[in-house]
Amino acid sequence: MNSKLQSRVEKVGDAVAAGNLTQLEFLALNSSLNLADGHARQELTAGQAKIIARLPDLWAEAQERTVHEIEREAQESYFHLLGQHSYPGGDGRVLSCYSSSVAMEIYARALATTTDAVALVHPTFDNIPDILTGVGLRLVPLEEDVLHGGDLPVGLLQSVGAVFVTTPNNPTGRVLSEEGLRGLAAQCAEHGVVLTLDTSFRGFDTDAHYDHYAVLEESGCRWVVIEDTGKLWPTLELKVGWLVRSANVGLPIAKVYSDILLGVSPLVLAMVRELAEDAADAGLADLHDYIAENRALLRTELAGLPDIRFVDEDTRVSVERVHVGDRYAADVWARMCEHSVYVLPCQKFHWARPAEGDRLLRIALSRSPAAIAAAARVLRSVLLDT
Ligand code: EGV
Repeated sequence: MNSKLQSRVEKVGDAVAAGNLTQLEFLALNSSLNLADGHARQELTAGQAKIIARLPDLWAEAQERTVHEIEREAQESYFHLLGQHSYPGGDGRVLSCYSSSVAMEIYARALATTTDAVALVHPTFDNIPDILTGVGLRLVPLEEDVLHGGDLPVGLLQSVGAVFVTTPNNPTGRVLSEEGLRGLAAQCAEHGVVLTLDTSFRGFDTDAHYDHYAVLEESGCRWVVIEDTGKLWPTLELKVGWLVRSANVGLPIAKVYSDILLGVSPLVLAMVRELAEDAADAGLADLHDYIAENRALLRTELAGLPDIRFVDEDTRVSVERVHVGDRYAADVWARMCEHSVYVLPCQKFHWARPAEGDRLLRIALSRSPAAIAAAARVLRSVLLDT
């Protein structure tokens, strides 16, 4: 590398290192080629568009009926859609939040009253470590291979008050299997550790549709699950994050929730109910096909490029990681920005060891195929030139 290029790469690297992933996502918000954030931005399907056209009716319904009824219906539709039949809706253990990050912040504050350390999956989206450290918790990395490789080391479990797992993981798409969850829950029960799951990407992968709540409840462990409607449907940031907990969790979650929220809009809850019903009538399978087609399109557009690899071969989540060979992903990212095409360099997902993400980009797939194709063409030309 010549020295001018070297210094440019270093500058870009420093700029990327200074911010967090969401700050890089902000840069993309007003671009037509925003493939940065994991929110859904594709067009509404015909079925979804019909629901949106009925928003005035849902508004009227939300004014007339009790919030409690609509909330119960939204939860019922959403949790059953994704196979979570044993969710504890009946006894008020599901709290509705504006987003999964708000749910996580509430949980983190409650958790910090009883422990000072959490084992957190590595890598994962960086706002999770940031929220947890923001309330004063110390983080211990839990490598994905260790998580999926059988029992966790006892020393690790003894050193923390909670284990936090994103499943399917963001950005890798790795899913904790039913046997994996059962084993982990048994270990957490034995050590009194709060097993915490962030299942925001659950909707995309049927391998994550086994009944997690049945496994968790049977284990007797203390557990918390954060669910998210926000990744599935292109609803302009109207969404719900659900904060779900075991009866024995022993944390002031309801109190902290009350410090922050009275509740989410019943209009949004009614909309979520309708979208979940539409998804149950085939919309979810259509979404899976749509993401798979976008992934295939991206892989085809980039095929044949020297040193380019798709590292998560079997992933089904709505993001795709690309290994850019010897290039620095931050440099590729910066060059794409010059063409107003936005993706994410992956260092910050590797919150404990950022260098492990130096050669990886994450590309969002919940976009129109035209956007994927256009961005892929720019990426292709940048890669050929870097
Ligand atoms: C993803 C945005 C927050 C986050 C995006 C995300 N950042 N909430 N601070 O929702 O994968 O792009 O999860």
